[in-house]
Amino acid sequence: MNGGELPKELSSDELINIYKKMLLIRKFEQRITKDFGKIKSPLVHTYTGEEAIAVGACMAINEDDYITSTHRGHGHFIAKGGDVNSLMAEIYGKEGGICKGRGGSMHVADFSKSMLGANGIVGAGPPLALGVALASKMRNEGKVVLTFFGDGAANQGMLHESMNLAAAWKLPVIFILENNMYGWSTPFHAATAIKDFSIRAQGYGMKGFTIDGNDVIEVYKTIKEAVDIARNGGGPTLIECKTYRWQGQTIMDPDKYRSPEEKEEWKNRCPIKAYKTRLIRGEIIDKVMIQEIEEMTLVKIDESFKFAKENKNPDPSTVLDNVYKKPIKYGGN
Ligand SMILES: Cc1ncc(C[n+]2csc(CCOP(=O)(O)OP(=O)(O)O)c2C)c(N)n1
Repeated sequence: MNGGELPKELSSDELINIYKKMLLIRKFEQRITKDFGKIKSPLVHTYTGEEAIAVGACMAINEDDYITSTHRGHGHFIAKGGDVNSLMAEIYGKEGGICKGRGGSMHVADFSKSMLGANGIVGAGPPLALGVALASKMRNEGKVVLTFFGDGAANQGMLHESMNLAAAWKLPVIFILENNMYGWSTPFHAATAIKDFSIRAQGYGMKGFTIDGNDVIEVYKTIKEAVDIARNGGGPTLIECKTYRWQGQTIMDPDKYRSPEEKEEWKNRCPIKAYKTRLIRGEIIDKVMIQEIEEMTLVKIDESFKFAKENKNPDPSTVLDNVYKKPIKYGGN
């Protein structure tokens, strides 16, 4: 629990990178909440508080391994190496956005980074991951797929169909359940009879773990183990990461269903603060470096915001571009 040894196989630069990425996600979400919040769009879901999962998980895979995301996808996008300028521009629906402003917050994807997309449909990522994993296996590519989903999605039928088939066909998929305790306003224990989702893994014939999703190193180590199994033909693993979303379901959610005490308790378990303490204790960073990283992160966020603001809106005449394989003219037949 957020205090053990730092992994020896990671260099100081890699360990610091983990910190930088988590901080970048946190600051990005704070900026989005402050500025995009003025537009009063309910379509933005922030990842604040859950940073350790995406960053720890993506640290455990290669650049060309794949991930599928959820409606809460900014963190996964940044953790997989996506560019924050084009992420910010996408959220603002601008031409310079990663999907040319067509997708918005819930549909960010960057195929060049093997980030196969956020997804507005709860639970739709795992079946996509299954297809990609099957392709990887049939082509003998040796690539694995991480598929992130929430506790709400965990009770969707297609998740179970995906886990069953992945295990039966020994596909290289890691099912990463981000249990942030709520599916919108429903506490997970009101919709699920078991305490730990990971025991379900046994029913499909795969390994299952429940871990502290706020401990970035525990996430990294557990996913690494699952990735090694998957790469060696051992099939999928289910990993439940317990965590908490600090903000409402969307940036417009008044969030009245959770007590201030509960929120405070989880904020005290901040994944970034805990990791920072470990890095200082391990003499990997010092106070001066922390200050520098903080400043550099804020500059990056400012730049991305400026980039998004100054970018132009997509030309309406291109609305059908990239929708059909063979382009058709808007208004044509
Ligand atoms: C199939 C489907 N059902 C319902 C919704 C509406 N919806 C959007 S987010 C959400 C809650 C999802 O909870 P969870 O899977 O735990 O993810 P979290 O938001 O906590 O990250 C719901 C019900 C949807 N987008 N898709």
